[in-house]
Amino acid sequence: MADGASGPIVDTTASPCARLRPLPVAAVRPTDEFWAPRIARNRVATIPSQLAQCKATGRVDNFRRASGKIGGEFQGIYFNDSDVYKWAEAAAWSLATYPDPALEAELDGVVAEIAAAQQPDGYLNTYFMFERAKERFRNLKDMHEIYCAGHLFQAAVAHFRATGKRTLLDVACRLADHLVTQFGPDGRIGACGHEEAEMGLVELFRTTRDARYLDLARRMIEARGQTPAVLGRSPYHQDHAPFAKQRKMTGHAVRHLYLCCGAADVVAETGDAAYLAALDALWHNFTLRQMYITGGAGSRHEGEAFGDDYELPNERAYTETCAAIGSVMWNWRMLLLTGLPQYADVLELALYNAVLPGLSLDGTRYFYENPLADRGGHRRQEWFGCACCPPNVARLLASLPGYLYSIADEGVYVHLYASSEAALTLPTGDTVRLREETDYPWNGEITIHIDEAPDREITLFLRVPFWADEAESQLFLNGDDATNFLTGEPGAYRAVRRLWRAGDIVRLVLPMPVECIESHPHVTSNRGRVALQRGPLVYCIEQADNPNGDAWDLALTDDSTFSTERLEIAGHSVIALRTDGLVRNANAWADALYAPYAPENSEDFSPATLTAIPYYAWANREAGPMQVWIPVVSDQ
Ligand code: FUB
Ligand code: ZN
Repeated sequence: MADGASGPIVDTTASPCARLRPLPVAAVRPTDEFWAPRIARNRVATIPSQLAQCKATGRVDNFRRASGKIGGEFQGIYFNDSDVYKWAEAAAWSLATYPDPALEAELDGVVAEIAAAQQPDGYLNTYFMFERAKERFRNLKDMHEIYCAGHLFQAAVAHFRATGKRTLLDVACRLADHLVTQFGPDGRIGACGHEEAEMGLVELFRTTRDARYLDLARRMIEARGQTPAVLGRSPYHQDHAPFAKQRKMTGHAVRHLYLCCGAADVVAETGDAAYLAALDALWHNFTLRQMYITGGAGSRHEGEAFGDDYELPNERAYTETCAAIGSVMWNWRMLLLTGLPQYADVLELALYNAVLPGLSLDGTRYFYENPLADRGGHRRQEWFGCACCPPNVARLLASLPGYLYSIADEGVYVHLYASSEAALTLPTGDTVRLREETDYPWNGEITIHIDEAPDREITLFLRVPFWADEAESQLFLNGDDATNFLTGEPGAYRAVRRLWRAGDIVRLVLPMPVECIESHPHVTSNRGRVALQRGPLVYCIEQADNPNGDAWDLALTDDSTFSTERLEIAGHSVIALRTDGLVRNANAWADALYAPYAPENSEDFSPATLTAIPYYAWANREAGPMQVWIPVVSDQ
């Protein structure tokens, strides 16, 4: 196991207003059958294939062109630099947990190309070179220059925290210094049409303690919604109102979610109450009006945007993989800020059900959009011209160990359950070592072995997720019932405070019945339908498991009961749900599109077994219809 010398993703260790401190990514080693193989596949399949794509598509050569090593034209989309930076961040986090000399050498090579492309004044963007140099910072709204810089900042911080090397960090600081001259107190008011740099700058501040970077992040957030308008007053760019006055998730989804990440980072450093109030209102608007049951965000194809409240179509769901990652990042920051479990709940929901579907089970193909119903035409691709999603997934998976636990003065928080080993140093300097064993997300039994604990009382904070039935959940300490700790508000962290001894064993039992979930009646596409959820996983029915008829003709009855069984999907074991359901009689509608209304009932259907699989696993076999929201037919 790595010695925990690396840094964390999002370092609130010294943030005066954050409740929790994250752990170094290397301090936690997943040993489970769910995440550990995915993280390993990320290292051996996803990250190498993405570098090959970045090389084959000219993304790396753009840096070589900028440094004068090769000639030719800039290749691809003007923000292609960001894909190389995201790849570098993924590679860096992967090195934090798995030393890999070959990957480290590849990363060093890419870092050298990036460094060589930097201009003497610190400027770095390979699109705005040579004949385009005169266009630098002329079109902040559209051209993603500062967005690319933000991804460089995040990559550089990850590289430094994971390897201790300053090579990329020095490049990032020179570029950040250049941005300070342009947009700092002695420059002009400006911000990028695509947020990202705000959170990168705060992390750069946390790494260097250079307060100009934090100030610049705040200035860029403040630039929105000002008069005269910096970004055309457009809601698409979140320029319709000052951030502190924003109350509704609006416009391009990834942008708004990244803006919230940056604002949460600023709150952690400054305690800004107006930003916090905006974040709270935006989070409630998102989770109560605009979030898919999967945790997915951004329902509109047009503008890759949030829609109106309750506008959550299924076949036309956009739910970009990057937006789900933005939600994970935002909720992680809110969790660190507050220690409140609702943020871990949404993070977990999005992680399993909105980020994971973005990646094929073999780790080599990607979804950009994630519809919740499909006729079989939507398939994952090896890469995209606009390839924002693939390296975003890679960097998240590479850093995933860092999301499992946090620490606070009182003790240890357990956020995401997974078999793992963790070596923690509390803010007091005390060491805690623990081992977790669980078959989560398939089973809600979690055993935590305390292998080392300080000689004073500390608290173990356990998350009882929102889906867990409070009355049925149980806690055991060294075999004795300690369920009285599980009282209080549903979905809260349960605090177990005591003088722990090496050898102590905590067992948390979270029953995982299948839940049929309905949605608010204003979500018109889900009327008369339910979605199936078991534990943190949302399910779907896919044609490959349902030979009884078109998967869109399958229905549940209102007294459906479910059994579970293991199923192999493309070599991956999942728990599937089975139930006696119905299939619409083939001749029920013939060729008609419309017909006089007659209440639908079970006579229009025949009995059929339904099999549902975790939504993240769909589209890994032969193509066919799929749906998450399943009609319910009354037996009356
Ligand atoms: O514009 C950069 C990225 O590409 C966005 O975040 C995605 O939505 C895609 O448009
Ligand atoms: Zn994307």
